[in-house]
Amino acid sequence: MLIQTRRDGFHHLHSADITPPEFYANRRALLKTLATGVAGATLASWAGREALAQTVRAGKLAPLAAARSLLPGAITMEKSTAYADASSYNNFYEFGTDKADPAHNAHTLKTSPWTVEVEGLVKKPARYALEDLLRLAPMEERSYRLRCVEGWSMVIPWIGYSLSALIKRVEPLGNAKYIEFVTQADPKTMPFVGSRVLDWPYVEGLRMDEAMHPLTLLSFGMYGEVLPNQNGAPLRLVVPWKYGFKSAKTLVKIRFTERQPLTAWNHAAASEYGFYSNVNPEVDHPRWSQASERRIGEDGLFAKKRKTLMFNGYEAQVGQLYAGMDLKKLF
Ligand SMILES: Nc1nc2c(c(=O)[nH]1)N[C@H]1C(S)=C(S)[C@@H](COP(=O)(O)O)O[C@H]1N2
Ligand SMILES: [Mo]
Repeated sequence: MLIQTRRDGFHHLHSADITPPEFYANRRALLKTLATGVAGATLASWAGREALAQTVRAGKLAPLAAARSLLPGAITMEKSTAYADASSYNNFYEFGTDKADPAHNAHTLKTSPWTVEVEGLVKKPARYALEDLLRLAPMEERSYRLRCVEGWSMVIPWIGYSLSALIKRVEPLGNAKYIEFVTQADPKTMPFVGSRVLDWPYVEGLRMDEAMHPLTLLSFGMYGEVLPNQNGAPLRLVVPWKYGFKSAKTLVKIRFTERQPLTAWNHAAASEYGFYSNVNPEVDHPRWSQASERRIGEDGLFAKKRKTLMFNGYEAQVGQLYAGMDLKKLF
C-alpha cells in the first residue's frame, strides 16, 4: 500500500492508515475516513480482499513433502495464519500495490521453466534449473513469524532448506562479503513492472554471515504445497528476524559481491529502509512506531495489538551476528 509524498515519491502506507472498518470504535471517525479518497478506496479494497479470501483455499496446488525442521527456533509455537489470509493479503509490488492485487494478478506469472543464476565471487558459478534446486537439500517445514515493516505480522509454515546449503555448493571466494538477490522483472507477465513505484528489478541483499545463518530459508512452498504465485513462486528468500521486505520473492539471480549491494527499498527511501532492517521495536520508522504489530487474522473489534519482539523473537539465534553494532545507526 502506497502513498505519494512530495519529497521522494512512493512509500509504504502504514497499517494504521489501512485499518479495517470494524476497528473504528465510533461512527464519526469512520465517516470522516470514508470522506477522504485514499482511505475510501482502501476500505473498498479491504472488502474486496475479504471476498477474495473466501475463494482462496489450500489443496489446489502441487503438494511439496517436507520433514518438520529440527533446527532450534525454526518452529514457533504460535498458531499459523489461515492459508486464505496468507495467500490473499500480500506485498508483491510487481503485481500491484494493493494487498489484494497479487492474488488477483499473479496468475500471469510463468514459473516453468525456471532457472536461477549463481554468479560473482564464487569458485563454481552455475545456472540451476528449478528441478535441481528442489533436489539440492532435504525439504524442511519451518513455521516462522513474518513481520512487515508496515506494522502487521503473520505466522507461515514455509517449506524449503537453509540457503547455506546452496552457498556451500558454489564455494564463495575469500573476498565474497555480501550476497545480492535479484528477482524476476518481466513486464509481460508482471503488470506493475515498469511503474515508477520502485526501480525494477526488486533487489535485496544480505551480509555473508546473515545469508549463512541456518534460519535463512530458501523457500519453495508453504502449508504443504508449492508456493502460490502471489507468495513468491517458484522460490523466494525468507529471513525471519528481518522486516518482510528483505524476503525477496521470485528469485532469478544470486550474486556474491565484495561491496554491500544496493537494495530496492533502500534506494527508494534511504532514510526509511536501511540495509539491515532487523526487526527492532526500539527503532521507529520515521513516520510510525515499530513497537507493536497487528497479527493478521486477529482483526476483530477487541483484538489487541501484539508487542513487537527484538529481532522478531529470534534474538537467541541471531543476536550474536550484530554484537557491537549500533543498531540505531545501522537500522
Ligand atoms: N519481489 C518482491 N519480493 C517481495 C516484495 C515485493 O514487492 N516484490 N514485498 C516484500 C514485502 S514488503 C513483504 S512484507 C513480503 C510479504 O510476503 P508474503 O506476501 O508472502 O507474506 O514479501 C517481500 N518480498
Ligand atoms: Mo513488508
